[in-house]
Amino acid sequence: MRETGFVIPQSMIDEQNYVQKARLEQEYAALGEQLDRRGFSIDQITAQVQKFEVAIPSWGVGTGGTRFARFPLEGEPRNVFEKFVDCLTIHRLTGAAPRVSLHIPWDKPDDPDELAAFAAHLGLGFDAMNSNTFQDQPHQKLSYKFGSLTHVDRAVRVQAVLHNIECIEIGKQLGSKALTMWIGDGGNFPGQVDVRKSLERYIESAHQIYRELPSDWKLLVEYKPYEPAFYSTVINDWGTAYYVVTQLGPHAHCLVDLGHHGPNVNIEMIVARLLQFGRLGGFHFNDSKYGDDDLDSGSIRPFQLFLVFCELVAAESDASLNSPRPSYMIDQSHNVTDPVESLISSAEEIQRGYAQALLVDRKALTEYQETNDAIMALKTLKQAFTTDVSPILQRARVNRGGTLNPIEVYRRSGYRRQKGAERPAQAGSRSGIV
Ligand code: PSV
Ligand code: MN
Repeated sequence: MRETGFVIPQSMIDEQNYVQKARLEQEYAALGEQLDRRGFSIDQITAQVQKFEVAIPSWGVGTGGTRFARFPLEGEPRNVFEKFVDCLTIHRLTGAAPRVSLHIPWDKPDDPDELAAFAAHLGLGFDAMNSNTFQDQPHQKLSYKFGSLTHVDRAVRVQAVLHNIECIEIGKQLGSKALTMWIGDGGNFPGQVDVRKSLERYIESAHQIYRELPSDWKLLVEYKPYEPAFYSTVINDWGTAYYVVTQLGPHAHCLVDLGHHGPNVNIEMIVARLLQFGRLGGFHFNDSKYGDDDLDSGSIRPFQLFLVFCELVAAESDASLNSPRPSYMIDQSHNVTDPVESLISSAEEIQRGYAQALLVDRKALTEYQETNDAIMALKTLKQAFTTDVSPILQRARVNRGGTLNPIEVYRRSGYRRQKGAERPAQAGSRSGIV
């Protein structure tokens, strides 16, 4: 079994929890009283938050970059095993991230059984597999410069289909249950691509992949309006993704990446629509100001995150809906922060949005909606959104073996410095999105 190197000792976690125990108890009790008056049991909300889990992207623990530059950090993971150790750190401190979403071939294991055993040893599992036909890899026969699953040349499409099938095969060995397909195919100039034919080719290719999908798997189709193609993208929006999944079959679902929308698009409505149609399969959480900025979840538009969760929570208790439980994953690029800290903080902000959404007085909201009382409907949402749910998040974390204040413990442990010593930079190593 591979060595993990330094891991944050349990004693540090316990010590912090012990020192801050009395403060948490006071704050938890005060919030509990407030929520009680509003008709909520704080323990019930905590129990729900405790069950909430979000997957860490294997590519997120390395420092990201832009097309201009990347500024590497000391102690970055140099291979998939080291990435799992960083993911373990995030999970140990938050108690909320027990699965990793792998990108192939960035994190293709030479021996999937060895990686599966290592992950099991760490107590981690595998979330969705992500295929990559948006880049050429060394020794790849045919280029994806002009597309992959939708390429005009059938041979390129076959190569891209086979890559996706390989991702399923690796995923089966690891214990994953989903494949996420995101392609960069599209055109940079008007006229470059036949918009209708390229979608037809996508559906034909996706059918071939779908046929190989195990019956207990989901195929997640991720859409994005632009980049790398700057004029037209084949799977550009939720409508197109929805059409595709209905063509494929019941195990195909749409994946919403929060950054993959034009400015000011009402994403919570897209979420509601996909839930209503039973086709919301997964999420990539992140935040953005301008486009696909891949910033930390909840850092720019926490209210939007809350509104998205309001739709998810409303759907959870609607028996008439036939939607699968979405797979929650983070998809971020950490360019100026320590990725482990960004991911810890994002997991917390995502849980915060969920906890706030659980505090919406649904009965009151319905009444205000049915009497056209716009101001009171908004105030009902705002009351939940402005509730400081930190004591709930802290209690949920401690109950799951994590810490009250994960970033504080992380910094105090000297983890990054330790990894700097253990993982001297390798020439040409390039983790993270560039
Ligand atoms: C594309 O922008 C994306 O959101 C897809 O999910 C990719 O798999 C990921 O980012 C990494 O490039
Ligand atoms: Mn994504």
